Amino acid sequence: MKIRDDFLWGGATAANQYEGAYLEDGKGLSIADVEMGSCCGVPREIHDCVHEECYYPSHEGVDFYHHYKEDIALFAEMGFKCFRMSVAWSRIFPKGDEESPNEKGLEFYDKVFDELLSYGIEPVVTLSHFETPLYLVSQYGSWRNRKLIDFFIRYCKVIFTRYRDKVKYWLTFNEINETMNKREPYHQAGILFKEGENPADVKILASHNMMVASARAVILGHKINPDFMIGAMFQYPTTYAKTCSPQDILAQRFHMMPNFYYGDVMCRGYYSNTCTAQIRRMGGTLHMEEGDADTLRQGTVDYIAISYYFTSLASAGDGKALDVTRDNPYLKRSAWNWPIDPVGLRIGLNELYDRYQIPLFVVENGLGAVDEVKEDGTIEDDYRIAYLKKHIESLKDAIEIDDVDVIGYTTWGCIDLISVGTGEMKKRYGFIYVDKDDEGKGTLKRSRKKSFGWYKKVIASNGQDTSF
Ligand code: BGP
Repeated sequence: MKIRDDFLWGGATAANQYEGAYLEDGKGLSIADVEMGSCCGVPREIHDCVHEECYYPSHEGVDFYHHYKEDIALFAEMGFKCFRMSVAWSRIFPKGDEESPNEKGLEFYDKVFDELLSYGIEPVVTLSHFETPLYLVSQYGSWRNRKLIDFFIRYCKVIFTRYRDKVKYWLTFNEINETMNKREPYHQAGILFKEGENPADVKILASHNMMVASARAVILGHKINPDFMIGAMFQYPTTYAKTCSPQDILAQRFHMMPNFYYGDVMCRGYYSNTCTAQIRRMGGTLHMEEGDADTLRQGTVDYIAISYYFTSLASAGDGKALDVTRDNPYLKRSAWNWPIDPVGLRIGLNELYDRYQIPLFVVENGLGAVDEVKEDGTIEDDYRIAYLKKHIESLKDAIEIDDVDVIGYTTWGCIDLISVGTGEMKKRYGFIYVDKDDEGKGTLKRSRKKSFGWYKKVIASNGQDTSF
C-alpha cells in the first residue's frame, strides 16, 4: 500500500501542557492545575487546591493562549497538514456541572480553529486530555461517579455543535488504557484511591463509565455531523516476552490484556473474553447498567489513535506477579531512560490493525531530550532527527510493506511544552524551542531548531525524503 496522498502529517499538544492562562476568561481549575512541577524521576505532588507558594507548570504552560497566531504560523511554515490539540474542558465548563458553557472559552477555540483553517491545517481535537475539571473530582469523586457521563456528554454536545463544520477528527479520552496500567490513575481518570477502596473495582468502574461516555459521544457526534471521525486513543506499549519460555510468552499476553480491554470494548463494542478474563485476574467486578451494552455496541470508534514511545519486556517472574521491565539489552535509551525502538512501532501497528481492522493514527511519538542553545542561538538537535527518521521509516514499512492503514502521524510536543510525567520544561520534544526553564523563568520566545527544517522536508515529500 502507498502512503496516502492526504496523509495527516503534523504535531501534537495538550491544553494543560501548552495553553497556560489557567484562570483567564473564566476557566476553572482542572486536575492538572494542582500538580506541582518536579524533577527527573520524582513523581509530581498532587494537591487538592492551589497553594500560593507552590509552582504549578500548567498555569502558564508555554502560553499558547496568547501566542496561538505565532505558533500556528510556524506550524504552517513546516507544512503541517494537521494539528492535534485538546480543548480544556474546564475552559468550557469551569466546574463541569454547569447547565450552560462559558462563552469566552468557546471564543478562544473559535479563534484557534479559524487560524488553523486559514492555513489549511486540519484540527485533530482531544476532548479530554488529562483535564477533568477539579470540581468534578472533589464534589463527585471523578469517573467513579456515573454522573460524569452526563456532564461529559453535555460538554461534547456544545463542542460538537459549535465546531461541526470546523473540526472533523476527534478523540475522546487521551490514553484511556492508562486507567488500568497506572497504580493510581490520576491523569487519566482523576482518581486517587480512598482508604478501604478496592482499586480493581474502582478502575473497572471508572473505565466503564469513561467507555460508556466515549460511546455516547461517538453516537452523538455522528448525529451532529455524520462525517465526523471519532477515535479512541491508547498508549500502545508493544511488549516482548523476555525469553522464549512459554511462561514468558503467556506473561507477554497477560501484560497486553489491560490494553486490549479498552480496544475490545471501544472498537468491537463489547466486553470480550479478554476483558472478562482481565476482570477476574484483577479480582474485581463489573456492573453494567441497563442500556450500557447497546450503547457500547452502537458507539464503536471510527479509528484508533496511539501514542508510542517505547517497548517493554514481560516475564513470568516468580509465578506470582508479572515481571515487566524496559531493560532490553538490544535497545539504546533516551536521557529519561525510555528504550528507543522504532521497530516496535511497526510491530504495534500490525498488532492493532490485525485485531481491529480500522484505520490507525499515530498521534504521539517523539524524543524527550535536553537541548543546548548555542551562542549564536542555533539548536542542533540531530539526536531528535535521528529518532524521528527511524520511527517514520518504520511507520512507512508498516504501511508500504505490511499494508496497515495508517491515516496520519503527529509528533508529540511539536513545540516545547511541559512534560506530563515530571512537569519539567527541560524534557523537550519540539521542532520549536521555547525559552522557559524548570522554574518557570524565561521570555517564552520561540525559535526554530535544526529539526524544524528537516520535518518540513519530510512533510513536503509526503514522507519520502527523511535524509538529514
Ligand atoms: C503521553 C501523554 C502526553 C505527553 C507524553 C510524553 O503519555 O499523552 O501528554 O506528555 O506522554 O510524556 P512526558 O511528558 O512525561 O515526557
